[in-house]
Amino acid sequence: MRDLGKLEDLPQEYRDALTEQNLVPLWPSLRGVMPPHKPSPRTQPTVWRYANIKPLLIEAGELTPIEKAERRVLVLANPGHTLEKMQASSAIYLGMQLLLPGEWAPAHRHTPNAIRMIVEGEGAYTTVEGEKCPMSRGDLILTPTGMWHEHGHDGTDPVIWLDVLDLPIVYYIEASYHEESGKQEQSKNSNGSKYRFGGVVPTPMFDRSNKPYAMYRYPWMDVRQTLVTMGEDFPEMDFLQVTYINPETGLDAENILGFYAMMVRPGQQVSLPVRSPAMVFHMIEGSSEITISEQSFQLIKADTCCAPGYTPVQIKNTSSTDPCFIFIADETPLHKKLGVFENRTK
Ligand code: 1HN
Repeated sequence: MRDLGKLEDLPQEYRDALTEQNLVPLWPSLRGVMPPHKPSPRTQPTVWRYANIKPLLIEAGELTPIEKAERRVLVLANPGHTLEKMQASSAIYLGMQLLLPGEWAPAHRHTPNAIRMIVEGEGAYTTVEGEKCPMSRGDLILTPTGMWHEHGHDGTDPVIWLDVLDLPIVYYIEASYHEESGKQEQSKNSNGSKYRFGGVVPTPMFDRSNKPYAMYRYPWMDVRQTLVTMGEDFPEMDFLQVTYINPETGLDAENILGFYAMMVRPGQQVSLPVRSPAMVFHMIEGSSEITISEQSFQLIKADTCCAPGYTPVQIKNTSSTDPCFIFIADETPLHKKLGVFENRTK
């Protein structure tokens, strides 16, 4: 590869003249923005342990009333991007949110797409576009771009969930903003989650109005059962994963990030294909060892880690008796839409 000239090779006077005109020489930075053969990601393999997050989040509940926070969240920030950037990867934001009994997080909508993966507690709910979505451990609730949402809690114990947003990429393209509103009216009719199973969806004439999202809540019990049944039906298959989709279109549940659930059998190890998008892993149930390049993390229930793109990942279930279940978020829909998606598995 050709050695290119450095900034210091240029006379200071010339550099100053360029700066004065808002001009920059490309060649000193060319290899940086386009390294050979493979990107140099800022995203570092990083783990966030629930046992460390939870006490600090509960303390946030004592230090900051919900009225002063609106969303009481501790952001899971990747040090490779610097903590202030609040990024897990270039496109993924992660946060752990706490809602205490009786609290209300007011309605708003925004351009970034969000999902919540419920980690702990019962009795809370998110109202999305008027549809009340109860929160239970492992449930996935969508609040896609432009959809009104608010959180309430009628239960007795703290509820904690993982927020996953495409905020970093939407912010980067200068398209991130929000709007506020009062309480939403809860509609009598649901958007349809309860009509969309068993291989049927309401016939377009009656219901496929102009709603872009067919389903806001994906109950964990249904997804878990699907994985268990797949495992039983395909004993020779070691890659047991489902994709969260919009059941009306068959496409990814949201536009920018992809969401999946995986089951790994007791004692088993799976190697993921090496692909361009970064990934996030959250243990719904059980324990695993996740190896990202040369780094291994031991994860137990409710722990979260992330892997940069273009990186080999192995997942081993560390229990010899119980399956483990992992929620995965990645940047695949974004990469595919941009035409930069790659699978480099040999
Ligand atoms: C947001 O709207 C929520 O609604 C949580 O719970 C986290 C982080 C950044 C921007 C918007 C929520 C968020 C967020």
